[in-house]
Amino acid sequence: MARASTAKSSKSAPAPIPNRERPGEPERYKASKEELLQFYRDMLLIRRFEEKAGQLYGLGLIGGFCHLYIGQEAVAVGLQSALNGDTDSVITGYRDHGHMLAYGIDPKVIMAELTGREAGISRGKGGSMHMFSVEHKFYGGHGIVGAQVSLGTGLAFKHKYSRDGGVAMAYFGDGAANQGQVYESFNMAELWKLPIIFVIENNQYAMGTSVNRASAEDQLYRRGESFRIPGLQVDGMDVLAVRGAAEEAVKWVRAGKGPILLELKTYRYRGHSMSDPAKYRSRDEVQAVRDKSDPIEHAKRELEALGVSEDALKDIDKEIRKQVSEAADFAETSPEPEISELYTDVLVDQY
Ligand SMILES: Cc1ncc(C[n+]2csc(CCOP(=O)(O)OP(=O)(O)O)c2C)c(N)n1
Ligand SMILES: [Mg+2]
Repeated sequence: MARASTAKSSKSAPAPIPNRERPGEPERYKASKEELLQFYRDMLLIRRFEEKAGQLYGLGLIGGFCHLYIGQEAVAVGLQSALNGDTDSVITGYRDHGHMLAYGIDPKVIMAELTGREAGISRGKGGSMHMFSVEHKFYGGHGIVGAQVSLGTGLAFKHKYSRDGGVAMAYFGDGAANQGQVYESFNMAELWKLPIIFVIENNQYAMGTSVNRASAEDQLYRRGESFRIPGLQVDGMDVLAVRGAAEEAVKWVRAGKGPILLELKTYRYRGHSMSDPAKYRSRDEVQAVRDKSDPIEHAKRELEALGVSEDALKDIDKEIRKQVSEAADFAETSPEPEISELYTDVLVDQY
């Protein structure tokens, strides 16, 4: 057996892969003061919203699973700011509150979903992991690790098939990057040149397992190479670096060149979910990232350098805290769904 295969390989060496076009080296986005202020607001809204969600969970007002996005704010804000909200679609996993806020969805209906109220975006029946808004082209909110990658590939197929000019953005984690269906999706996406941006949010951990312990190739931006999908590695703690990479990715995909992969190096400050005591890492490790790389502090320093006063920044924080506390009041006081709602939205049709 061994001899036969050696003979075969020496006879017909595989043809070298032809030179492939590569996306340009992304540049840090040159934001105006107004744009950077908007990014700062958007990131701060996610931070304050998530802090409040953590408190409500502690008070027993939110039940079930709840995965917070604190630390990763620059990723959703920087990427989604480069999309066209009218045409493009977004799909992600269960750590989904930040992506919805970045898409401009009202914090009240997100918080009301967390507390299981009728006014919630999934009528209080989905909770933290299963939020959805067709109107905003936000397709969830998925609890099965990696499943959103195949579904997102389907969204991209739809964009191409109906020639609606849209692109899909499918987010997944470093842990999800080891799932088999991700690679089936990569294959089809490249084969059919689907307009999709695959986004790996590498926050260094999948539950309690660090990326280095779980991944034979931990440079995750390379994971598309055997499917000829180009990848870029990006500082996910710098909103302008993220936006710069998003520009390149969107340009590539809109030009009909097929999928592209972005690896965003980021970090989550809280446990995997609210019930994670996070014993697999030290407090010092978390504190060091907060001190050195916090995306909001980073943007704040740049705004100060652009002449925005400390008072103006404090006013923004006050305004956002007010918005979040109104969302929490709404989520605590609005009614729960009627009992009869248990039987609606279960099946699309009779079988
Ligand atoms: C198919 C499947 N396997 C396992 C789980 C349990 N699980 C939930 S989250 C998670 C870790 C995923 O980590 P990562 O993809 O890095 O995303 P992060 O939580 O860091 O955002 C696991 C194993 C699941 N929900 N689905
Ligand atoms: Mg992870």
